[in-house]
Amino acid sequence: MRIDVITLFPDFVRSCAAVGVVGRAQERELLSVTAWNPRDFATDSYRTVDGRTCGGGPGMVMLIAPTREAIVAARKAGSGSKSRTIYLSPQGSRLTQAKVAELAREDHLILLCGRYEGVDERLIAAEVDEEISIGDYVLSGGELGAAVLIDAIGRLQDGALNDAASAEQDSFSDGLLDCPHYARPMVDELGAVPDVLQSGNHAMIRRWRLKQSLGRTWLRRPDLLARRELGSQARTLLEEFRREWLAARAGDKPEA
Ligand code: 4HQ
Repeated sequence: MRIDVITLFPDFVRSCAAVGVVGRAQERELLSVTAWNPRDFATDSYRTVDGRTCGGGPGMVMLIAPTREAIVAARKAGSGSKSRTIYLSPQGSRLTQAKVAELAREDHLILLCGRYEGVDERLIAAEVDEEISIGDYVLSGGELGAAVLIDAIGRLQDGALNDAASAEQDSFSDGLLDCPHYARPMVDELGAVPDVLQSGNHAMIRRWRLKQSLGRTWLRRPDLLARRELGSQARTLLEEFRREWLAARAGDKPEA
């Protein structure tokens, strides 16, 4: 997969994509991230990329011409494959793991990062297929959003993770939060690892993990549970978790 990023801070985007799982995916040639700077496409001697906002008031807007030239160059560089152009902004639809999985199957993405008040709306209308927000807060530019997308998409490329099963077991891949994880020593001054994880009984371990995922989702993100239909085993496990949790809580309470 090819990802081209249109940004006034190409070094930042390159360095984000150079480390960890995504950096390794690039070394394995499963993914290639290229940054394009609109400043390199500006034609005046000041290499201007922004202009005052029409209608007055504070703030600057990224100019159509140099930004568009950068997009056109990125599209050409990915010649052959059809590209999908995404603008990162709080006005976009909220990013989910389902959207990440969908985008991970594309051959060529172009990520447009705005600075200042954003890019000229006419450029969005003409060149952008879709607007995506990484969350309901305001960043000073789209680069962190692009880095989030590159990371979440990059790790889903076939062969990027050393253990393919680990992608499937992650939080959200089945709409639930992840279960707790532990490493040796089995007993530490901070406490002991749950007995079942020391049992070697893999069916029981799988059952415990699903129960923890369901329980934590119920406690921390009930909105996620409300949106899905649970099977009969999941309902039983969640009921068991609730009963134990309520009993433990009652035990903690001082006597009336
Ligand atoms: N910005 N999700 C404003 C974001 C953002 C977000 C990027 C700030 C675009 C113009 N991007 N610029 N939230 O806050 O993606």
